[in-house]
Order: sequence, then C-alpha cells, then structure tokens
Amino acid sequence: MKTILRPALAAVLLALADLAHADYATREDARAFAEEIAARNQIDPAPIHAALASARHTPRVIDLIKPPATRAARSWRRYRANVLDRLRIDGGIALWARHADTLRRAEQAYGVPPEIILAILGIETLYGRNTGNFETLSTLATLAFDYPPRADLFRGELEALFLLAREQGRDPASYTGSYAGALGWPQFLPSSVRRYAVDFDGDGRIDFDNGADDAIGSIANYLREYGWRTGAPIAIEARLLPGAKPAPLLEAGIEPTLEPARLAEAGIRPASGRLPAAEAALIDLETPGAATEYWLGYHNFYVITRYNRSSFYAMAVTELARALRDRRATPPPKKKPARRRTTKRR
Ligand SMILES: [Ca+2]
Repeated sequence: MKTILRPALAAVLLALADLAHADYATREDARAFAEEIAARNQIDPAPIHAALASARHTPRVIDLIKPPATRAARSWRRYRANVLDRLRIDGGIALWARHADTLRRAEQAYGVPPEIILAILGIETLYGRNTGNFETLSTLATLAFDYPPRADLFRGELEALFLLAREQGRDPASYTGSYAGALGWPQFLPSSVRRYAVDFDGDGRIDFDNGADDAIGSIANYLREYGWRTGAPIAIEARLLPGAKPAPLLEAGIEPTLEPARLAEAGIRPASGRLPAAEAALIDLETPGAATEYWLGYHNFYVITRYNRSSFYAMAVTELARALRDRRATPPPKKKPARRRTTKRR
C-alpha cells in the first residue's frame, strides 16, 4: 500500500528529523567522539563536550556540499569566465601594489611567485572579500556526524578545529568560514592551518581574517611544502595532431608521469614553442558544444591541485596568475584627462 504524505505533514516530519540531529551534547556518537579525541590528544574532554553542546545542526551545509542530483555538464568556458573577470584582475593588481613587500618576501622565503599566491587568494575569496559566514564549529559538527559520505574527513577537521582553538587560545565557536569548514582569506581547513600556516607578519599569531600578510606567507608555504619548484613550468597549451589518441594519456591521471617522448609518439605537441624536458599530465578542459582545450600540466600544476583537487581550478589559477603578471608588467595606458571645452557656444 502506498502512503502519500501531505506536504504539511511531510514538513513537520522533516523538522522532527532535524530536531533528532540537533543535540550534539547528548548524542552518543558525538559524546564518544569527544572522549576519543580527548584521549588521543591527552586533553580534558569537558571543554570539547561543552563546545559540542553549543554546535547547531545546520542542514544547509549538507545541501551545499552534496553533489547535485542532476549534475549540470561541466563547462570550462563558464568556469573560466566566472573566475577570470575584471574584478579579480583589478583586485589582484591592487593587492599586489599594497603588499608588494610581503609578496617579495614570500617569494624569497618559499620560492613561489607573487602572481600565483594572488591568483589563489583571488579565486578562493576574492582577496578576502568572501571568506564565508558559516559558523565553523556547527558546520564541521554537522558534516562530521550527519553527512556519512565525508564523515572521516570532517571528523578529522573537527578534531583539528578543537586543537587549533586550544593552540590559539580561542573559543572553538568563534571561527567562521565556508560551508565546508575552510577558514579566512586562504580558505585553509583547520588541519591545514595547523600544519602549514605561518605568522608571516610576525605579530605572534596566525590571522586569516583581518588582512593578507599571514595568508600570503601561508599559501606560499603550503605550495612549497607540496613541492613547488621555483621557475619550473606550470602548464602549456597542447595541440593534438590528426589521429592523436588522448584517451590513454588522460587515463594516466593528473600526476605528471608522461615523458616527452610518449607525448610526441601519441601526437601531442605544444601549441607553441618546444616541449619542456619534463614529465607532464595531459589535461582536458571540456565545454559542452565547443572544442575541448588540451593542456600539459607539469609538476607545479599538480602542486596547485593539492590546494583544490580540480584541473579547472588549477588551470584558472594558472591563467589568472598570468593575467596578473602581464598586467603588472604592462599597466594599461592612463586615460588622458578630458580637455576642458573652452569654445563658447555660438
Ligand atoms: Ca600574524
């Protein structure tokens, strides 16, 4: 027999289901988690229980993180247009001017050029403008306890948030960020803050919320820790000769494992210039109804994907970085001031 719930009743049942999630203070799994991380880190469980009691179940973050039921076709052109816009280029140039010394210092310390750091800041948060308004504790508790597909990841991040708050002398409930728990200008997850963040302005604390300095140093350190090679190629555009067979090369994945000879043999050429003497990954950037763009991603391209595991993301960082570097090298000519009209109307 089929039961049809009337919409009003269904809404009440959904609200009740949310209430059942709500109390992380009394839920068995949340309490066990608090005891477990206290034991593992040899810390007092009481503040963790107290913090979890203040975390609120936030169904919105589950809606946002869930893959959509019907996935719209991925479009590189649309993604690129959303990211490589005037706002991000102008904003990056302005930030570069304001923080030129810090960016130079980061380049000297970590070997990562300013335009790459800026492009990541631009794409992550529009240079600190969109760092997210989700309360991180509630976000991570919801994802850790009520989103089974990623529970392992987010339980780890929730634990990292408690340890981070302890180290920083902050209330765990005082952090805000994205719906996925990413924090501040560079959108580091709590575990990445603990591992890779640096106090780059030397004021004795990590601050990702009020300014660019610590974010600049931390992004550079992150990339360097993942193996950034100063001056090595990032990506070059590829051309496929007629009859080229990209499929097996694409299957090799995003790690750069393809020798130049293998690429040449498969009919892959650089769109201009010569093939760098380094291993590459073949990257396909698809747009429905348009020709696929092919690029060769080198080691540093792979390093950028450690920040966000998407070839669209890494390519957008690469292109925005190049646009910023070009614009900084050659600013557009200043408009001449309009000449005052002196001719009197007859
Ligand atoms: Ca600092």
